[in-house]
Amino acid sequence: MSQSHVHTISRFLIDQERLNRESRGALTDILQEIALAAKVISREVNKAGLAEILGAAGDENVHGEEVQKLDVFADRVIYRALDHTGRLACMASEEHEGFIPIPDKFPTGDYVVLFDPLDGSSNIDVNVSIGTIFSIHRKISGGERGALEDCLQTGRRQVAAGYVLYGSSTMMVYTTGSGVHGFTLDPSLGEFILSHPDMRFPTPPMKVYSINEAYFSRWSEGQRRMVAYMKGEEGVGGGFSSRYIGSLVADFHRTLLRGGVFMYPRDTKSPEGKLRLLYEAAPLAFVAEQAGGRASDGRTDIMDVVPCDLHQRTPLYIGSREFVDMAEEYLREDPAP
Ligand code: AHM
Ligand code: MG
Repeated sequence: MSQSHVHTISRFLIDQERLNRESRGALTDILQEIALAAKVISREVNKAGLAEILGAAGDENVHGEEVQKLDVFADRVIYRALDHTGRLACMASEEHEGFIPIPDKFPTGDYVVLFDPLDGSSNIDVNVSIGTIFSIHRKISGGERGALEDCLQTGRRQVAAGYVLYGSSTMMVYTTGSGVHGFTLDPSLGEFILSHPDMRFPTPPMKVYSINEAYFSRWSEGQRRMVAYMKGEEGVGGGFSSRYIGSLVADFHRTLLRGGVFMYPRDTKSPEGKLRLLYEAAPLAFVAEQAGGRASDGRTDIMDVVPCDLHQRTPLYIGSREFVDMAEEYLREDPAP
């Protein structure tokens, strides 16, 4: 792309406003603020390796301030980027037990943001990619500062969702329901630049499965049979490769670019699975669907699962449509949970 055609996220959002009635004004503001928060988080994530030299979490830094854990820091940054915008009624974060109404001192709006500020944060110490995930809904309650019901909406009702990947470069990928677009942070400009317009799962997809296989002994029969098929140990399967980073955003991003399926099943130790429906599964499901893929809990499309708890967990199968369908076929034989 020539320098004169650099398309920043701000310009792209404004262009999109004209096409998408929902994204007029409010949604653009919210996404711009999330992009700003992502730049601040990215800067700190890149410095994380220096934490041991400059002081670990709980210590004081050179300015005599207490060093925060990065996930707590990321949570504050996103919250503060959004609290005063006048666009939100409330927020919910994986880091907080209850939903967070916008404080009385700030104006409110018609939207709700749910987020996982720094997913995979146990990977920070070993320099592995981590991410932020976000989901945006319209407020449905009458309350000016939101209510629990505003946060407990199905994925199908999201108006926007996306993630930020802090990897070899920092990328922000989002959808407002008209395709999926990816932006790469240019550190020299301090801007997210459109690098991946209209992202789609490739067809045919690469045959890649992504799962923590160390939990094999805890899996259901259907889950074991599916992986056996992919390894060529059952039926006429085989031909698959395996990739598992253990950092959801990074595993999902690879799956989106290359194709395949990411799986975090229920098992005997985690009967509901590990991942969170509202902060992880539903937003990525919206992105997946908009990119031509899909997500399932093994029986029901993630987009249609009705949440009853803010921190509800769910099994997750997400990626290329044909492999998520295949997972549902295999799991159909399992006894109902
Ligand atoms: P976290 O929300 O505590 O960071 O955990 C979520 C992470 C995901 O990024 C990843 O997909 C999963 O946990 C890996 O779990 P496991 O180590 O059990 O394979
Ligand atoms: Mg998480």
